[in-house]
Amino acid sequence: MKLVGRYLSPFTRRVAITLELLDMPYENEPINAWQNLEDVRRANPVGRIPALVLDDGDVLFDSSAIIDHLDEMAGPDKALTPRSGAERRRVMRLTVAALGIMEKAAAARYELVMRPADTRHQPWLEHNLGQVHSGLAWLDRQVEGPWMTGEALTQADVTTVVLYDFLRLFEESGVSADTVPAIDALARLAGKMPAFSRTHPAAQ
Ligand SMILES: N[C@@H](CCC(=O)N[C@@H](CS)C(=O)NCC(=O)O)C(=O)O
Repeated sequence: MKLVGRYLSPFTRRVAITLELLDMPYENEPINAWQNLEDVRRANPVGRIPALVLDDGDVLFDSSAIIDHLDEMAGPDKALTPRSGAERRRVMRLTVAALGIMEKAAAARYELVMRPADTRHQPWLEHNLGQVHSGLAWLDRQVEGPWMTGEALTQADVTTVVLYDFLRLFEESGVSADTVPAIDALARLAGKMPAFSRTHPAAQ
């Protein structure tokens, strides 16, 4: 399989970590949706990363749809999101919360990096960062320890740690270890695993 997208994109990195945790071989094409738009569009007509090219040539896009397919391939015992019931609802709720915060963080970052400084709309930037902080504070309170839902690592941990690592690199977000101590502990634990360390944006 080929994963299209660089790991600075948290959406791409959550797919990469999932592939690694599920022991699925893949190669990475570390391209950027801004600088390599035509290449990205060949894989995803919307021109966004990630896209996953399967061994039979079929292409999947949108990180959640890709991850759902990988879980299905892995089977119910290995899947990172439980297949049914209360456990599934719990993991899904935490995962989509982290994903929603990721979208708000991306919106805030775009306001800073895509616009000429004199056209930035400060209220919109603050609105998005406010959502990042309120969502993250809630997520921090959900951590049971050592992982989000207790003893087993799930997709909620993958997505939360990827989000946190992204926010730490995005200094203007104002997110630090002090603001979310439980998530910081989670990220430290995850950072010891090759799936997380090998895909860290700083390592690419
Ligand atoms: N919902 C999508 C979001 C993907 C996304 O926003 N990717 C960004 C990179 S972090 C991108 O390709 N942005 C370029 C653009 O939207 O034009 C997913 O989960 O895969």
